[in-house]
Amino acid sequence: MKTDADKSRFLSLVLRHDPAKIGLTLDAKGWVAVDSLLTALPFPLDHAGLEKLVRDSDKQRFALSADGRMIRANQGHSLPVDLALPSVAPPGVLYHGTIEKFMPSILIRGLVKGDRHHVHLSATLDTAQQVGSRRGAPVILAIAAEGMAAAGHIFFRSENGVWLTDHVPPQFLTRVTD
Ligand code: HQG
Repeated sequence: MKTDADKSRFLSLVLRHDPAKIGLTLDAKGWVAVDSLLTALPFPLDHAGLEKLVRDSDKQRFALSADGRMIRANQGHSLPVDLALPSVAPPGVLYHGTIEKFMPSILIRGLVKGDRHHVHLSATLDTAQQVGSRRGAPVILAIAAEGMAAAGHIFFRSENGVWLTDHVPPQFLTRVTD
């Protein structure tokens, strides 16, 4: 029997990376019909069960449309979807959690987006700490976001509060962790 965490992870996989795995296609903005999703999932899930997964997702990873008929992931896609997020002026400082072994490359290349659509940044040290801890002892970087914006970099904020940008050049990074 799959736990809610297993189901949520599977939803992330389907809605961000591989809808074709269960025969689905996302529309240009990343949405898929809830009815199609529920039918295609390899485990039983009804509307109420899906709504509960969306509501309880610790990072609010999913959004239902206003009429409840469509669902998409709020961010984190590797597929080419256009979330059509408006650009937003960032706060003065944002944070990024990483690990020591990436630092030499980060100091040369800055933060790069890799497989994702954007570099992911957080508004709080705490969140950056959690993100970094997924990989080992976290190293926290402060990003001079306001300075970046003044230099023409564009920022977006996903519906679940993740700050997104294309690239953080190294001159805007300061190491917070000793
Ligand atoms: C690192 C999770 C070498 C970067 C989290 C990170 C977040 C570099 C890794 C969300 C580099 C990419 C995103 C460079 C960046 N050289 N390494 N130049 N630039 N890196 O997973 O930010 O559970 O794509 O530091 O909670 O760790 O998916 O990004 O360690 O919100 O909802 O390359 O994923 O959320 O890793 O995490 P990721 P991330 P979800």
